[in-house]
Amino acid sequence: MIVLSEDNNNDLNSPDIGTVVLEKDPQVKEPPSYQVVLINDDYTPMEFVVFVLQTVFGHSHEKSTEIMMKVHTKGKGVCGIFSKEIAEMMSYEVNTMSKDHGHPLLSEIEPLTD
Ligand code: TYC
Repeated sequence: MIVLSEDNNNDLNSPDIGTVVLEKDPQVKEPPSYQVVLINDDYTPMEFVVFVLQTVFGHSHEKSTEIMMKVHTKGKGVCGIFSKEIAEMMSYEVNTMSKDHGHPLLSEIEPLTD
């Protein structure tokens, strides 16, 4: 933190304007990241999952197929990592798109601890 004192009343014991006071440990932290995770189900067609990954996350067809197959075989898979607000938007987009097309495909977001 930088403090510029405005107490310029010629008191020799108080800092003048322009004095920089640096804290020992400036707690400058990156905002936490969130991953959007896709959940497997038995009904959503594989092609639709690939389509969603391409459309919402901008992944290539190859990468989308890789993520979809990971979800299909392992149960879950990461679609991307974002700020909390963007991750919420992406997850909402996936879940709404699935519902609109009559599929049970679901995503959720998970905080990443560093
Ligand atoms: N398991 C689905 C099937 O066999 C495909 C699928 C993959 C569904 C990933 C959801 O997040 C998912 N048709």
